[in-house]
Amino acid sequence: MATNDKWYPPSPDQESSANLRVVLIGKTGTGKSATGNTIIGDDVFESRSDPNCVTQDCKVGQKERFSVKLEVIDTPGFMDPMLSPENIAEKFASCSCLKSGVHVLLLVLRIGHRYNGNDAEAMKLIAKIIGEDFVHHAVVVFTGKEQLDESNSLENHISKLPNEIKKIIKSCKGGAIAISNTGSPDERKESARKIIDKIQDIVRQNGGSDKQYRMAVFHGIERRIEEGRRRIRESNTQIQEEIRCLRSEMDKLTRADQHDQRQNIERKIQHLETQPINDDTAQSAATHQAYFRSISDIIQSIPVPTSNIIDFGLGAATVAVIAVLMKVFK
Ligand SMILES: Nc1nc2c(ncn2[C@@H]2O[C@H](COP(=O)(O)OP(=O)(O)OP(=O)(O)O)[C@@H](O)[C@H]2O)c(=O)[nH]1
Ligand SMILES: [Mg+2]
Repeated sequence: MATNDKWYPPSPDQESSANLRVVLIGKTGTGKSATGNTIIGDDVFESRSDPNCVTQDCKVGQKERFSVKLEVIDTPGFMDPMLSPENIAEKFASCSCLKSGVHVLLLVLRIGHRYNGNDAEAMKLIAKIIGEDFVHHAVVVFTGKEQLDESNSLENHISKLPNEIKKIIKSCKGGAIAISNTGSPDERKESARKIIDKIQDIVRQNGGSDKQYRMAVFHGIERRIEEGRRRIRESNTQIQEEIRCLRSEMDKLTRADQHDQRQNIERKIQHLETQPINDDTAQSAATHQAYFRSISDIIQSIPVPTSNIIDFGLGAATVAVIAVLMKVFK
């Protein structure tokens, strides 16, 4: 029985009060946003027929349905011509709701879709950005269930799919379900119940709501941030050591004819003293730099140029600090 059918947006400053966090993933146009709306029971995600991707950024909706508090995260589609792998990785990595992990991933596929090499690429990209282990927390949700009938059951439909897709379905903890996002309100309510039952089933199988899945894109970032901090600490220590040596050298130059040499060393010390970066700035710069590096690593792309840094919405001051760090890291 539904207890509270009102949709409410999450407060950006508050820790999520939802018990279960689920994310919709899949190729563009498969019906991710429509499925999110079906789960929430309201049109909170933009969903329409469009040759280009409709959902451009991750969006979050919260709802208590059938006595289950849910946080539903809609994401941009993989393999859209308008979104490069770098863009997609960036969009996932910058979604703070995904950072602490998700309970269940809904991999949305479409009944009637003709599979080709592009689908295999999409799956590879998902494995890179989300991580191969996502299947332990996933269920495949086929949209377009109205196209199935007695002569064409879901099992029958799956049996005709390419082997790679069949393999993924088989390894998903929740297997596959079919729903329709276009039925009557009662039918959509039934679809929502079916998905939510499946979500609860996966959470139970995984040992309860304490167990969440952290996407690969975040693993890389953390490792890089730690590495960045270590290198900053090391380079600060080196600079301090260099200053100490120069001071002791300068103390030995006491004669009047050594005045020029002393001035030279003083200038060097002054220059070095501007080099150490205070911890806060270093950490924030390391975080940002690690973020760019991880994304490039994960998708094995070229290093992110400075102009992209500005595109990511960072301020000029941060860009300047990153430039300093680039020198330190050289
Ligand atoms: N017939 C039918 N159409 C559906 C179903 N689910 C979604 N659609 C339609 O499919 C089209 C695309 O749906 P979206 O929800 O925007 O798909 P999406 O995966 O979010 O797309 P992007 O945001 O572009 O990645 C829309 O016209 C939906 O109405 C379904 O179960 N049956
Ligand atoms: Mg969408």
